[in-house]
Amino acid sequence: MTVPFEQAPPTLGNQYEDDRVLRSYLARVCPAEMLREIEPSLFEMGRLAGGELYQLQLADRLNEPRLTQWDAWGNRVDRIELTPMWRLAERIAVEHGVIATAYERKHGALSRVHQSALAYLFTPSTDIYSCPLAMTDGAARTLLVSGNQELIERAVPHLITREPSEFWTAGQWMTEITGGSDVGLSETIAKAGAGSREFRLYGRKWFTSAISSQIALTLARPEGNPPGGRGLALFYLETRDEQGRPRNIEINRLKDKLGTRKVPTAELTLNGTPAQLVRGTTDGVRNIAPLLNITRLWNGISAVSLMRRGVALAFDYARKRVAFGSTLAEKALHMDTLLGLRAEAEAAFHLAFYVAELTGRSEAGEIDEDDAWLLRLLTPVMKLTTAKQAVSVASEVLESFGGAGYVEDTGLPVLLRDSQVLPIWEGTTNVLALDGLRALGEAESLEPLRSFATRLFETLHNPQFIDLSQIALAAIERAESWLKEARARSRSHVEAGARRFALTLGRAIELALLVRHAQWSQEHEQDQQSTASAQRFARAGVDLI
Ligand code: MFK
Repeated sequence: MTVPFEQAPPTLGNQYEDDRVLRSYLARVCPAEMLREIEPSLFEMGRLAGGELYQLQLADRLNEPRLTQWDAWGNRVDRIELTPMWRLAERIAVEHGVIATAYERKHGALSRVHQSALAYLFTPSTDIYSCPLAMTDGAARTLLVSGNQELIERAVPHLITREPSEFWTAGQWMTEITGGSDVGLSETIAKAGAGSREFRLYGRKWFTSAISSQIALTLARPEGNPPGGRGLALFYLETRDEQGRPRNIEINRLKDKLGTRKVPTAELTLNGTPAQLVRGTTDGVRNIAPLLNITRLWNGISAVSLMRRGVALAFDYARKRVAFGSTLAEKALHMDTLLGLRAEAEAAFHLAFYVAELTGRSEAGEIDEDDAWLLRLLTPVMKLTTAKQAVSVASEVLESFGGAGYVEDTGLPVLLRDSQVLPIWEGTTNVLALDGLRALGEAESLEPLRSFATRLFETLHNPQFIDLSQIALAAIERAESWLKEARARSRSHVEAGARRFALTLGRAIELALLVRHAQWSQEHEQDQQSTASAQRFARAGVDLI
C-alpha cells in the first residue's frame, strides 16, 4: 500500500522566544532590570502573535471591511464594519499598551524601544492594524507638541489609554486628488464660524486610511490664506456626533487596493465638517510633521516585522519540505538564499530600532543637537531603505516556497501585497529621498553622520569587524563627496541622485549598526550569527551611488 504524500505547512512558535535578533538587541540596549520588567509583556505578545492571532489571521483571510452607505429607510449612515480580526486586534493592542507604553514612559527614553518591540511582534499577525495605531500614536504626539491644552485634555487620554471602551483611534487625512505627495496643493477650504473658534471644512479627501477612527488630524486652507503648504492649517475634528452619525462627512467609497485589504481606506467628502485649529492658522505641513515622523517610524518597524515573519516561515518550511532526496534546509543553495534574506532583515532591524531609540530620547528631552540632526535625517532614510528591503525580501520569501508561495490560501501572497504599500504610503521612496536632502539643508558635510559611525566603531578590535566598518565608512564618504560634486553642478544633479544617495546612507548605517551589534553578540553571547549576517549584508552591496 502506498502512503499518500502529506506536506506539513510552515508553523510559528512564540514570536518573541524564537526571535534571536530582537532578544539579542534588547539584551544589549536595555538595563537588566528593565529587561526583566518588560519581558513578560514580550513573551505574551510573542505567544499571541505565533498562536491564536496567527490562526485567526489565516481563518479571517477572506474577510474585508464593508461600507454601508444607506440604511433600509433611506437614511445616509456611512457605517463601516471591520473584520473580526481587526476588532480583536484593537482590544489586544489597547490592553497590551502597544501605544500606551510609549507615553507612560516607565522606562524613560527606552520606553519607545519597548513600544516598538511590542508593535514589531504584534504587526505581522494583525492584518496591518498597525496602520490605525501608527496614526493614533502620531496624533497623540502631534497634539502634545502643539501645546493646545484644550485638545490635549480632550483627546490624548483616549489615544493612549489601556482601557478598550475609552480608546479612540485617529485618522491622518492629508491626501487629496490634487496631490498625495505635493500636499501643498490641497483644495479643502476652512470657513470660520461667525464669532466662534470653530471652523467648517469643505473638500474632498482622496485616500484616508482606517476610516473607522473617532478623530482625525487634517489639513485645510482657511479662507483668504495663500496657496502652498504654508497657507494650510492643521485641524482637529471628531468624525461622529453623540448619536454616532457622521459630522457632515460622506464616505464615497472604499478603495480597491492591491494589499492592506483589511484597512478600510476611503474617499471622503467634507461638507461643513466642524473642526478646530490645532496650532495657528498657517503652516499646516510643518505642524503635522511630528505625525509624519512617528508614522514613518511605524512604517520602518512594520517593514522589519514583515521581513521577520517571512523569514521565520521560510526557515521553518525549509526544515519540513523535502526535494531531491533531502530537506531544503540541507540544500546549500536554498540556505544560502535564506541567509541572504536574514541578513537584509537583521540589518534593517538595527536601523529601524535605532531610530526608535533616538525618537525616545527626543521625546524624553534627552537628545543633544547632533543626535537631533541624526534623527531628522535618519527617519526618512530609514523609512525608505527598510521599505524597499521589505518588498524585495517578501518577493524572495514567496519564491522560497515555490508554487505554494503564489497560492492565496497558504496565507503567503499577502506578505508581498502588504509589503508593497510600505514604500508608497507615508511618502514614496523619491519623496523621502528629497526629504533627506531637506533635512540636510545647506550642510556642507556629513560630519555628524561620519562621527556617529566612527563612535560606533570605537570599541571594535577584531580585524573582521574593522574591515566591515571600513566598508560602511567608505560608503558614507563616497556619498559625501558625491553630494559636494552634484551640488557644484546643479540642483537637478542633486535631485537625480537623491535616491541612490539616501539608499547608500541607509545601507551604510545599517551595516555600521549591525557590525557594532555583531561584536557585542560575539563577546557577550558567544553567538556568530550576527557576524555572519553583517558579512553577508556587506557583500550584497552598500554603496549604491
Ligand atoms: C504601518 C504603519 C504605517 C503608517 C500607516 C499610515 C497610513 C496613512 C496613510 C497616509 O496618510 S499616507 C499620506 C502620507 N503623506 C505623506 O507622507 C506626504 C508626502 N509628502 C511629503 O512628505 C512632502 O515632502 C511634504 C508634504 C512635506 C512637502 O510639503 P511642502 O509644503 O512642500 O513642504 P515644505 O515647504 O518643504 O516644508 C514645510 C515645513 O515643514 C518646513 O519647515 P519650515 O516651515 O520651518 O521651513 C519643513 O522643514 C517642515 N517639514 C517637512 N517635512 C518634515 C518637516 N519637518 C520635520 N519633519 C518632516 N518630515
